[in-house]
Amino acid sequence: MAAIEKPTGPDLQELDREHHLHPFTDHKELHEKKSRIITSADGVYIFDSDGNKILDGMSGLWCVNAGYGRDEIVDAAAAQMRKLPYYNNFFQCAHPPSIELAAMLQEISQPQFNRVFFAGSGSESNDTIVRAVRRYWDLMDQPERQTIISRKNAYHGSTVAAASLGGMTPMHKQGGLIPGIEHVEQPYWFGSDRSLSPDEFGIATARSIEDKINEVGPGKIAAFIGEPVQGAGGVIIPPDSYWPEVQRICDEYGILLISDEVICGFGRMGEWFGADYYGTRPDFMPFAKGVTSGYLPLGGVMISDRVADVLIDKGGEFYHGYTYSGHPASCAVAIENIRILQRENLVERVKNDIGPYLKKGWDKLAEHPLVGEARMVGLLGALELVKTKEPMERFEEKQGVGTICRDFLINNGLVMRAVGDTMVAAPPFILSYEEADELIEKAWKCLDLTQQAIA
Ligand code: PXG
Repeated sequence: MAAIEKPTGPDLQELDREHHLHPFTDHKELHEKKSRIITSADGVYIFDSDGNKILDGMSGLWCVNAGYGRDEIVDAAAAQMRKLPYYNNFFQCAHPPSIELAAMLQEISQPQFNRVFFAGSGSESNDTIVRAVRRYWDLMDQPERQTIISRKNAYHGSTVAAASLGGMTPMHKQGGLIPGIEHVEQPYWFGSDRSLSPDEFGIATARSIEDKINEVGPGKIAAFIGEPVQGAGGVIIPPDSYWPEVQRICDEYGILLISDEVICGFGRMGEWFGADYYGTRPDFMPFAKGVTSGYLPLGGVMISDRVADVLIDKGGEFYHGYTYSGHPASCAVAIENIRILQRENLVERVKNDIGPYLKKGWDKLAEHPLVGEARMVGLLGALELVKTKEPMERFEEKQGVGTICRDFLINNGLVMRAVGDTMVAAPPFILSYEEADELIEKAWKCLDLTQQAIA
C-alpha cells in the first residue's frame, strides 16, 4: 500500500478549517481565516508551519513551566506506557505512579494537605470541589451550607459547575449557572476608580465577601473560592491586604477556603503554591497545568485533613471520579516534572533570579506612553494599555487595542495574551537572561507598532 503523504502546512490549514471546531473561538471568524499551525517546540520557543520561531511568553496556556523539549519527561511517559499504559484507581485499586505522586504532592504542599483526589483537568478539579464541599457539609450535618462564594471575572474552568464558579458573564449566558453560587467584587485596584489606596481597596473587596455571607446567611455558606492571582481575568494581583483579610473572614465564619492553584501552583509565583506566597491556609487546592508542565493532561485537588478526615471517618461512598483520575502516564510525567523543578531549583529561580530579572525590564515597559501600569509577581505579569496616563483614560472596548497589540506581538515572534486591553505574560521558568531581554525588546517594539496603528 502506498504510504499516505503527510499533509504539509497549507493543507493542514484547510483540513483544520473544514473539520475542527476550536475551543474559546468565534467559529465564524476563524472559518473565514486560517489558523496558525504550531509544529514543534524547544526550550521557550515554538515553531509554526511557516517556519517562524516564536518566543512563547505564555508557556502554552500558562502550563509549560519546565519548558519544551524535556526528554526526561518524554522518557518517563514512554516507560510508564510500556509497563502499564492504563489502569484506574477505582474499585480499591491503585498503581505506583498515582501513589508516588500523591506522596510527592503531600511533601511540597502545606502541612494540612496529606491527601489528593486526582482529575484530568482544572475544570474537572473544580467540579470535584463543588461536590466534595457539599458532601463535607452533609457529613457535618449542616446540609444547608450549599453556597459557594466566588468572584466576578474569576476563571475556574469551562464545565458547567466550573463555569458557574467562574465569574465570566459571557460564559454564564451560554448554558446558565448551577444553583448556589454567588459572585463578589474582585481585588482589581487598577480597574477601580482608585479613590481608595490599594491596601484600603484590598480590605474593602475582601469585606464584600463578608457582606455576601451576611446577606445569604452565614449558616448557608459552604466555601469561598479564589485564584491567588486571577490569571485568565487579566493577571489581577491583589493588594497585599486582601488575602489576610479573606483568611480572617473564612476563619471567623468557619467556611472552607479554596485556593485555585491551576495557574499559580507549581512555582509560577516563586513559591510552590500561590497560597504559600500569600500565607493563606486553604482547605482545598485545585491544580492542573504546571503539575505536568502540560506534557500530558492531569488535574487534581489537594484536600486538607479538616475535610479528608471527615470523608474517611464518617465513610459512605463519595459517588465521584473520572476514568482518567490519576492516569498512570500522566502521573509518571508529573513525577518527573516535579523532580525537574526540584533538581534545577526552578521555583527558587522564579523567586530570586529570572523573576526579578524579568520584572526589571517589565517595570521599564511602564515608561511606554501606552502602558498605564506594569505589574508582575514571579513569572506572571500584566501590562494595562491606556489612551492617556494623566488623567488615566482607557480605550473604548470596541477599538480592540489589546487584540491589535497581540497580533503585532505574534507576528514579531512573541506570544502574549490579550485580556481586553490587558496584555498578560507567563513565560517558562527556564527563560534565560537573553530571552528575557528579547521578550522585553519585542514587547516595547510592538507597543510602538500598536501606538502607530491606532494613531
Ligand atoms: N482554574 C484556573 C485558575 C484556570 O486558569 C482552570 C481552572 C480550568 O482548567 P482546565 O484544565 O480545565 O482548562 C483554569 C484554566 C486563557 C485560558 O485563555 C486559561 C485557562 C484555560 C484556557 C485558556 O487564559 N485556565
